[in-house]
Amino acid sequence: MKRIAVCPGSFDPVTNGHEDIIRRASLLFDQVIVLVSSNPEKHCVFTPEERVKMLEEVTSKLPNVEVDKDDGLLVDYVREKSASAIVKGLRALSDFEYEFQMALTNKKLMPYAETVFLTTNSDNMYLSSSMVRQIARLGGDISGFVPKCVLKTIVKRLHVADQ
Ligand code: COD
Repeated sequence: MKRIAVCPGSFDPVTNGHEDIIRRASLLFDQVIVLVSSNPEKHCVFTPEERVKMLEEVTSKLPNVEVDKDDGLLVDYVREKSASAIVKGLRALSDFEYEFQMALTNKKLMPYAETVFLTTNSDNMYLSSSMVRQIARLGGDISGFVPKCVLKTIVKRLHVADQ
């Protein structure tokens, strides 16, 4: 049986931290669906379509990875795709409480779906989309934080967003 994993997130925008987790998940599962989902706690700057496009560019060399978007419940999407795992990245201890809460809630809603946590690469430990947005808006260099193929798009778009 094909082992399918869903890798959900806001990806506003995609960072090297996300890319690393997606690439490593692609080595563990037969198929990985990177899902641009809605997080009601966040007001995203990039549209879902822009985030999907950037993720498609970033994952274009990973043959078993596809990108999709959905604004419903994550477990409903996981069920619809017959996926067996939700893959998340864990950075510092500060991620733990929030991710643990989501994992247990998802498990309660759908008992057979496991959440698999991959620890961040130490280079990406303190990297977040919000930090990238903040640095770019203040004219800082984000080239060390986001995949090269989407760097220009992100810088240009955040500049426009501030006009
Ligand atoms: N290194 C490693 N991992 C990282 C890094 C990094 N530097 N940065 C982020 N990550 C990981 C995060 O820990 C997370 O696992 C994933 O990458 C995505 O991160 P974000 O910040 O882009 O996305 P979030 O945290 O806003 O995503 C939240 C979801 C959209 C997944 C959540 O709100 C959700 O499931 N929404 C769907 C609706 C739903 O079902 N809600 C009920 C949930 S219980």
